[in-house]
Amino acid sequence: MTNPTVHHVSASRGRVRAAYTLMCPENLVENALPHLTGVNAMPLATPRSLPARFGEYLLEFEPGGRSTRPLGAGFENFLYVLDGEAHIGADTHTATLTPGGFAFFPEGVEFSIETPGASRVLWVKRRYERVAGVADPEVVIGHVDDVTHHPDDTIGGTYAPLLPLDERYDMAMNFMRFEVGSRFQMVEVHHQEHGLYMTEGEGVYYLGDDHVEVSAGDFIYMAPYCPQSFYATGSTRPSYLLYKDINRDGF
Ligand code: UGY
Ligand code: MN
Repeated sequence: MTNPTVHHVSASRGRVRAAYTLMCPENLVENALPHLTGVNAMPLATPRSLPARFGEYLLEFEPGGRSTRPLGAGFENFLYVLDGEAHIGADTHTATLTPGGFAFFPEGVEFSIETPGASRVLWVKRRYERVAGVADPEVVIGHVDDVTHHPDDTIGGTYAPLLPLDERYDMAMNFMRFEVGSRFQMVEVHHQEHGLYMTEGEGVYYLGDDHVEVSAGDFIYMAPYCPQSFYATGSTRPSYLLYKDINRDGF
């Protein structure tokens, strides 16, 4: 006698804990946002994933998907193209971003986006924390292959800040790449929070009291003070794009 094929639906790598959330591609649910047409806009982190103070979305564009009016009012906004091609415009800036291309728009600079073909884009937004005596940040447009990748022994790989790290900026977007078989040399515990999107490869993430297997397409929200370290597994170099709040103390 043969068993019929059964698809169990109560087991998943996705999980929600006090100090972190793991969302895997199979966990994501279609979602719409205003002024985006032909776009599946899936939240990965929002202030609903307490205590997150930023939003991160995976935007899946159909061919011709686009914004129908300028987006991002009241926030600073960061876009990173995972695949396909995206035309963006803001103020006097226009650019066509290919995979690895990114754009940052400070608060007050709204943006439009359109993709000729199917495309996937990460969108990070947060309220800017202005500080008296500190100038506002500026628009940044670039590509991950054109920025400096700094060796970092404490993580066993390289980190590449996509945005300037000076005090005008209250958010960092760092591209981190790891050697095969490497691991962090410490367990980090810090007051900043993270939004981590795995772009390539696989590994084991230590988060609080848990070890979780992660791979390309996974997203981890890490709350402030979440203990964290990473072991690279698999036969290719893993990498991830990491949001981190910087240069402010969170009061
Ligand atoms: O910069 C960082 O906090 C980074 N090393 N953390 C991480 O990758 N989990
Ligand atoms: Mn960290």
